[in-house]
Amino acid sequence: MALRTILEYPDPRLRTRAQPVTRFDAALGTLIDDMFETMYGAPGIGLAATQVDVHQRLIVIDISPERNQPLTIINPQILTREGEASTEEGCLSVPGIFDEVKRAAKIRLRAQDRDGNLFERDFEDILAVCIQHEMDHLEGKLFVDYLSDLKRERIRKKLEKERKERATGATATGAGPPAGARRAY
Ligand code: GNR
Ligand code: NI
Repeated sequence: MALRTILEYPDPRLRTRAQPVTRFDAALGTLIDDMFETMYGAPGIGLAATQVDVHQRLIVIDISPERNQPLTIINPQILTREGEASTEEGCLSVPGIFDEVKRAAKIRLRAQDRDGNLFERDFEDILAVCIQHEMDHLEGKLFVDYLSDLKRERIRKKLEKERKERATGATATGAGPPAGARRAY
């Protein structure tokens, strides 16, 4: 098992559209195991292969507090959507940013499991939201795309600044605007 590096916005690789999984082999099993390890380590409740720079239609999810309900979803298709729910979302590829996104409250999903077996299942609440968030990743879409251009630009600048500071070992102390003039993003 191995941890994989999670790509961060605005990395252009996050905009790649993923291709269907066609080989349900040992390499796929290793990728799935690595994705769970990476998701649990982060920690997060879901992870799309896109986020670890693998552009295949594969998602792992575990919303349980005990971290013992792993769900592997491959080649997912939403068959039906019902209702609307607004949730404060976050994303491991957009660290430290949280905002409300509206999505379907319930979905019926057709997908394959890690052995390639087809299944259909209904999901609701946070699980439905998480699946829609992950399926967006497979299309190269991020939750910040639902926010205003102004908010998204602020988020991009904040994350680019943080990335630069990490790279140079610089900190935010001293220079920059006084604390009161700083925005959350
Ligand atoms: O860990 C995560 N939490 C979360 C919270 C609300 C809505 C969606 C998510 S998914 C996110 C992990 C992630 O970035 N998956 O792509
Ligand atoms: Ni995400």
